[in-house]
Amino acid sequence: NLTVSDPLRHVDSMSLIPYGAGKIDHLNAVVLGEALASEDNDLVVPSEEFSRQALVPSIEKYLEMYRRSVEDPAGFWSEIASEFYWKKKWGEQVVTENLDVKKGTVKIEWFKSGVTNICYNSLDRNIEAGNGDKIALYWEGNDLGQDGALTYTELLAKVCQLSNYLKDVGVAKGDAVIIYLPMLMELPIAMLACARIGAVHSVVFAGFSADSLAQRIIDCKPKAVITCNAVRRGPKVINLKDIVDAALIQSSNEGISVGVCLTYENELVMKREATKWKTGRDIWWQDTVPKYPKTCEVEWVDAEDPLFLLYTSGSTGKPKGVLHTTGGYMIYTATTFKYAFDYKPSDIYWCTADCGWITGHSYVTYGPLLNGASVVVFEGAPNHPDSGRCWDIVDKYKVTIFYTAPTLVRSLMRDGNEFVTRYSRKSLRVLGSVGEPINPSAWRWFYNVVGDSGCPISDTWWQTETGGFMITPLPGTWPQKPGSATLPFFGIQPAVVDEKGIEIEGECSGYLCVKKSWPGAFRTLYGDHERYETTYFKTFSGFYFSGDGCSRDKDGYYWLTGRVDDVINVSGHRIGTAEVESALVSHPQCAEAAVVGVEHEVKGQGIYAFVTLVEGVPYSEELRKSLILMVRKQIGAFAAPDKIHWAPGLPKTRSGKIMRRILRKIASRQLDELGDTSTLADPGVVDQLIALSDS
Ligand code: 6R9
Repeated sequence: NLTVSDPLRHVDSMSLIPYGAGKIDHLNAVVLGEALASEDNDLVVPSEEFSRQALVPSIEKYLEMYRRSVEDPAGFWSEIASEFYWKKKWGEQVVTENLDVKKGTVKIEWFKSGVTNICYNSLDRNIEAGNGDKIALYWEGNDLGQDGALTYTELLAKVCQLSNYLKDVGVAKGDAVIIYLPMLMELPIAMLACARIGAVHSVVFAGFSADSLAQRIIDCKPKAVITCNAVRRGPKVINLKDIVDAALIQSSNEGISVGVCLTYENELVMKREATKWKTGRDIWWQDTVPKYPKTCEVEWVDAEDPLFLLYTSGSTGKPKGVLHTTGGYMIYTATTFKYAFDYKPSDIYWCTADCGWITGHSYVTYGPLLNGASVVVFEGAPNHPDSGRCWDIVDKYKVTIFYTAPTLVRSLMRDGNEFVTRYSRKSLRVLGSVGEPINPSAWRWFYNVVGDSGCPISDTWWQTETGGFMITPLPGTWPQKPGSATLPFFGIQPAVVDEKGIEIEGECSGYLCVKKSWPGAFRTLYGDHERYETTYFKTFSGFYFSGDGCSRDKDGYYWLTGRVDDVINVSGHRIGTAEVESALVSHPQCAEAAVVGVEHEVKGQGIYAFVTLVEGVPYSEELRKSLILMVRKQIGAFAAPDKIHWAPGLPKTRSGKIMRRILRKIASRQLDELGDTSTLADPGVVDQLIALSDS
């Protein structure tokens, strides 16, 4: 008797249920901890031992909780929210939503009129519960032997000092603050300090260029910028303060002047004397912040007051300022963290993501700290000094939950098992993956080699926009299939739709949408609610459209197949093709550019750029380099094209639209799958392009 709200309603036979813990009679299954997973195994079944200790010990228990979460979302989420501190309880209406553009403006509100603070809930609340002496953050630097740690009490003191400083220089509730820092403890400290005083943080990944940083400063007009002088990445030193200086000049040329640039002296990397300084605007963190009191009153905010802005790439050139609010995001990140990693207070948790991306917001900072967890923050590169660094860190801190991206898994897999097996890794009990689909062979290597066939892998599908996990395994709760994100989290109702926006039931493939809101959903794109509606809610009316394609199998499991829009996923970083194209065409000798994604062994996708040059300009190695430099300068090194393909002309329809489908095939050398080229304005360009493929 399955209802519409049932995640397994698509499954004819509920075929998975009999394979729950301890009841394995499926030929192709292995039991967690008992054997290696091989290509012949399509199921990895939780062991009885793991399930017994799991927060959600069986699929039956999950179904019971899931049904409640979608049949009575207000009740389900209120109950969880009550475990947190609210200065004032939310109003009668727990959730107000409209996702249907035909019915008016898209609007999502959770716990409206509730008054709370996420910094208070992450720190003060845990300290009051007796965990003040527990380590909140372990910090591991780039080089071996550089490390540090802060207890919850110490972290709160540091956060309060910075909050007091920010207030003193005029940052008030609702003001934006840009944070441009590497993975020092000061990064989560800065986020929490903003949250404490109701300021809206916008973290910009420290790999972004001055141009990109300036673009974000101009968009959100921050009261202050927080940065550090320099950072070491592997063997290289990068002068971050110079980048900030350049961005601040650009933004002031656009009429946006920022009064304060608080700079942390990363003295392990570079002494302050080597840093350029603008007196009056630039302040050394170490000279001022420690002078402020270690307590700071909390600014109580409405659940729907903004918490942060995070810019992400879309299918047009301008990055989108994804806005998250306080209450719903808090409850959602805390709950997803707890269940998807089967979190216990004794766990030591390490997520390799940078706080410059959403994963670092929800699952380095807020989700784990809200649960009172001990979190490892790693500043360095995972292959420095060698490819065993991650497992060295796992052993050093006795990490129990390790959360990373498929691109890292693939690159370590390529480097060989010896780097892994040299270390004990005995502490590990749950592994996690995020950022892109994890291919089954990388999944199996992660599972067999890193986890010694004893750790479930939570392959978490979600997005900057969703705030937290949407489709994810719960460890010990149901069998896993290598490469599938499995089933929806509590409260999430995925819908697979066809190109007309009609929901498809059962086994199928199509576009992945979500019906109904969830507490962690983003509320708008900063300053552009219309773009929010157009991008996410107009394509398939009545649904939130993720931009991803997926299929659902006979057991109701979801398999993500990647972006269906013009976004490329490089090492788990979202890059809009339009952004790269616009950087390329800003080169004076480039007339036109078309960028597509191609399969890449380690990065998942690589960037392949077709360029046509200004009449009379010859293509040369020098020009190729300067085109790539243009992208590095305008976006950042991580967006540099892997391949520049000189094109005398691009395949276009008679109406002038570039046929990317054909370019993708040429880029991936699938020349026998070019399809119909007869509708092209000049079919001859295709042969020309193929002939130039290897130049
Ligand atoms: C969290 C994050 C979102 C896009 C998303 C999808 C891809 C992320 C995935 C995954 C398959 C997973 N993606 N996790 N695809 N399986 N477990 O990465 O956010 O940077 O906004 O990227 O990443 O394509 O649409 P974000």
